[in-house]
Amino acid sequence: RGDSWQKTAGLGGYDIMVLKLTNSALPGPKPKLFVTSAIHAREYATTELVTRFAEYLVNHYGTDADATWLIDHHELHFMLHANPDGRKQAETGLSWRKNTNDNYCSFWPNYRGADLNRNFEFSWGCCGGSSGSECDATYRGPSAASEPETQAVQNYVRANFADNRGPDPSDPAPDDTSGVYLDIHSHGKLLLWPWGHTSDPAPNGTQLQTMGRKLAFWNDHSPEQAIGLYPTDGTTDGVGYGELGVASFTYELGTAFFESCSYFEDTIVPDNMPSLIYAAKVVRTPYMTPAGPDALSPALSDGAAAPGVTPGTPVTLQATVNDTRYNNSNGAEPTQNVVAAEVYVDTPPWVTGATAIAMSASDGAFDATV
Ligand code: 0X9
Ligand code: ZN
Repeated sequence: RGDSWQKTAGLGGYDIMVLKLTNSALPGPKPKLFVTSAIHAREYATTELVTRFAEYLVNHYGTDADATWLIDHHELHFMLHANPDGRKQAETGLSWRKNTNDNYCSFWPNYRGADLNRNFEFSWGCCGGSSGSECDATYRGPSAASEPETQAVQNYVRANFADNRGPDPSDPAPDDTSGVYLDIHSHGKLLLWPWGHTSDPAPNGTQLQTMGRKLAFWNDHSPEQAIGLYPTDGTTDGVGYGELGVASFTYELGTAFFESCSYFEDTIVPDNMPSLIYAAKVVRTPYMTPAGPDALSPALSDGAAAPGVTPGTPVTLQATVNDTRYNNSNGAEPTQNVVAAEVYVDTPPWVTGATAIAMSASDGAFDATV
């Protein structure tokens, strides 16, 4: 189905492989989700969760409507391990966060390397959110994007997303900007959006907050602007949002770096899978769609599974449309009454020739948030 491994076209011959999923038989351009995991080597749950998400998409293509629609009409890009050399160190039992660059802190080899999540160009070293000391956990590196892993991520993001944001810190990306970038970390059960280097809200801060509260509805993470955790500069979301205006989020999964398998299987996977699916569903317009309702539990009157309907057989479709599903633990997201609902069969609304079928309200009037 067009799944393939892509190279990041890194500098100095250094590449990190990216798994790209889409149905190549359907023409693009298609909106893109890009996910990085384990840029901090010891954050083990991150790579496995994102791998499970990729497996869900591939294994359910053709039977699950969400997986099928996501792969047909979107591109899903996964850099499953953004710090492979650090991973090898973590696998020896060390709590390894940084990369393994032995140009830094060579005197204490277990503290060598740069913190890749302080090495990105945007806002690098600007604001007291990183360290200039080589052996520190948040060492930012000697210069912006000095590290090959940083360059690989930056190059990949720049190659895959258009620049939608002006040069001024207060320039917002337009409402219809497409694309989502997720950087998956652990731990702390947080859902973070820019900025991390200033307490000023980002120019798209309200929209990022809306989507962050939606993503955190499922995983019960605390949704907040990144600086609410602590100040950071030179982070991954700088190339996504700061440079290009792409809606960018940082997940902090779970409760530990070396997470227990039982917590991972029983809580992290079931809580975060629907959050990732939601992020993928809104990549066409992440600054608009999350402000509106979710269409839930579509069901046919005759009980037939959707792929099983014989052409020409009349059926009635029922669904719940719900505008209240946000994590309101840090504030209260506004909601609106649902005023209409439409169904599209097979052809999505944005494709020329798509036909809307109006739905009616089961209680006679569209006058409620659900
Ligand atoms: O400090 C970090 O890099 C992240 N936390 S972690 O425990 N995984 O190391 C948080 C970064 C949050 N800031 C931004 N995303 N801007
Ligand atoms: Zn991290």
